[in-house]
Amino acid sequence: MRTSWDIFCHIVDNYGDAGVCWRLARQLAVEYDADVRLWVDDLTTFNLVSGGAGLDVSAELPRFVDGVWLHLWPAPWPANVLPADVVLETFACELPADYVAAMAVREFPSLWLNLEYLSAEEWVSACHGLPSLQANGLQKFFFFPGFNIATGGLLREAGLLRRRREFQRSASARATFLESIAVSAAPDARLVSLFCYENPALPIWLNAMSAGDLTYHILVPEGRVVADVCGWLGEDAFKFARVYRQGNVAIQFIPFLSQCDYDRLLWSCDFNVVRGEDSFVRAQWAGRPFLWHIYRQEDDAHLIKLDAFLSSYTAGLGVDEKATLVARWIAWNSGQIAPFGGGELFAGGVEMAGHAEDWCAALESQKNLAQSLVDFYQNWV
Ligand code: TRH
Repeated sequence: MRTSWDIFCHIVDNYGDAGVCWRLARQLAVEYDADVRLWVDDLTTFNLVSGGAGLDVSAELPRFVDGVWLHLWPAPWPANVLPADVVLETFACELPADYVAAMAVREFPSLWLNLEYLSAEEWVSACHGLPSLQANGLQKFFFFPGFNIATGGLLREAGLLRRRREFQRSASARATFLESIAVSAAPDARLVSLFCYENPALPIWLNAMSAGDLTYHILVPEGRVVADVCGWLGEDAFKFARVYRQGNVAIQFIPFLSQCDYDRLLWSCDFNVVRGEDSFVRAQWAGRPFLWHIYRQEDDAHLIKLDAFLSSYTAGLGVDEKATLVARWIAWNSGQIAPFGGGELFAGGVEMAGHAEDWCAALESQKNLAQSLVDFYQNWV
């Protein structure tokens, strides 16, 4: 018997909620033969992330896409839609009360999981998998993605790293991909992708890069940082096909890519600036040096998360590399000037590239998040 899954995705802002849920839903369906329904409450954002940007948001639903039944989250909940074997409430979204009531009266109650935000903080390992008794007698379990084996691990599709390494070994695969998105950088330029939030210090970083010794070709996907970059270029608006140049920096804006193509972009670049949760993980699977623009939280709670990740990530580095990387990441995330002059701001040295690959290989030995969820359900049953 196939296991049925309901994944609830409330899109708070940006693309991470949709991005994580879509990736996970597809993996469960394709690799674990699960019967998956994905309930989303914002089709415009979802269509963008799932590669259906051109789709009419009012197009008929449910729609069967890549093995997943995509539904618009209905309100009120229809009485004839019964809960699945496994119910995933993602990022603390609130399930419909009628749905929860129906979960409790199933002949065999649903497994109720709360898929939490990603964090490298130490307490996560201790809380992963803990139950919490609900008013209706059901248990809800906290499920934490994470960076060690005491957590649920990270989303990683089967064969992802093999495909990534093959791609990176093949100059022609990279060239063909870059050509397909109309990017042609000078051979000596460091290719950088810049997917981040607004940052008041960005112009200063760009100034230092444009006056430095190295040349950079920076690819900016459509999104929140575009205005800052346009401001630095002195442009009111941008054109996709055009390459803007200032000093040693060339800048190109690119359209929002499908998740698969975004992976290829990360694999193609020498350095990636990423943000939030999902692109942050994908940069780690890319095995290239990167910089994380963390999602800002009240009371600077994000800085604790940043620190926790940095402690793990830099554990294998020498004293100097560690100090430089930590200073750079903290400066970027506090909107400050980089604590050093021009030169290798983003590129990262050969050593950092080796470190990024070692870090990726260490994470690879962990169980992936979808597998952890499936195992959790099987143990629970
Ligand atoms: O968009 P994000 O900032 O998302 C989130 C949300 O804000 C969320 O509420 C918050 O909780 C979380 O951050 C921490 O960053 P993220 O997580 O990297 O999501 C971006 C998604 O968009 C990811 O799935 C990759 C995808 N993407 C593409 O598919 N194509 C693209 O061209 C780009 C730039 C991104």
